[in-house]
Amino acid sequence: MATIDPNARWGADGRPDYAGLPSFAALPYTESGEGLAGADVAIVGAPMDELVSDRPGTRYGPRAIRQASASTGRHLDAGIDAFESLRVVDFGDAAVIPADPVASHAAIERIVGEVVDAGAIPLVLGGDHSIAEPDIRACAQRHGPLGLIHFDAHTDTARELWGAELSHGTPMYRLVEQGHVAGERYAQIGLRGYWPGEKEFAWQRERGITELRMREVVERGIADVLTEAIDAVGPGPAFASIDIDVLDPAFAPGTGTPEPGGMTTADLLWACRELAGRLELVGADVVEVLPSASGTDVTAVVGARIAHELLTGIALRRAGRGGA
Ligand SMILES: [Mn+2]
Repeated sequence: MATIDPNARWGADGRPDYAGLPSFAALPYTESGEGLAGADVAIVGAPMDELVSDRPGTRYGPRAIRQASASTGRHLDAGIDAFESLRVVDFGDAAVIPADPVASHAAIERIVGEVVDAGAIPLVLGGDHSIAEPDIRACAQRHGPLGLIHFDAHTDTARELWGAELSHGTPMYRLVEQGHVAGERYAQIGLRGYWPGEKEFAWQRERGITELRMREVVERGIADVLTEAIDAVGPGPAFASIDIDVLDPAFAPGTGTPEPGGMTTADLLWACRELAGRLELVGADVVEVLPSASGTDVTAVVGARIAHELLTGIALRRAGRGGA
């Protein structure tokens, strides 16, 4: 039986997963520039969902992911504890304005810019996928045009949807057209279903974008497909954008535009660690977690693990073991 120290809180083993306030992985929480100083990575929430084309609710994504994120310790396969190797803080949420997506995008761009200016890598939790526009733009304005690795059932490269140019279906078109993402250094993985159409695919080909459909993941395996994507992105600053709907809805039912026939969680988690180890990531986002459509908290748990695998990959790369 353990000896009980009446003065101890939770002692050397740390607190249990279910206790305390739910910052991401029980990390130090700060909303101040001083708290951010010296951080390698900062978690940022982008809780907005006004720009979806179907079911809303991803504004609750960041809070659900934090709630599901308590697991810490040494990664069994990678042999590294990201939270020991890196200084990671939870920098809170962007100051979004309900019903004003333009103002919310500006707030997201501002907070992500603050993280980059402090020398840290922003890891942004969405939110609908429209948040990729301000978060990638904030990174590109400081690092120059970025490479992009994008996991998604959908390309998100429409010029407009029902006439709306600001949408969760258009951020990648806008980022390429604005010059923030280099088309020839942009790879998409997991595409399937019935959208978009030939016009969008023709535009993608013109821009030199690498599209890797779900069928290729099934036939070639994730390792081969990921290597092609990483080769397309190449050296230089890069961003990783992970839409949870790249997963089969069997693994992640809590999302607004589910598309059956997707990736397995095991493949995606491995790929996130691997790409973060091999690419020069300057930022990443995990988007489209819609807790109320999930039935259980499994989608938020997976969202949290995606973020954790990205952190593990970043830690491996900093330790000179990227791609190991
Ligand atoms: Mn998307």
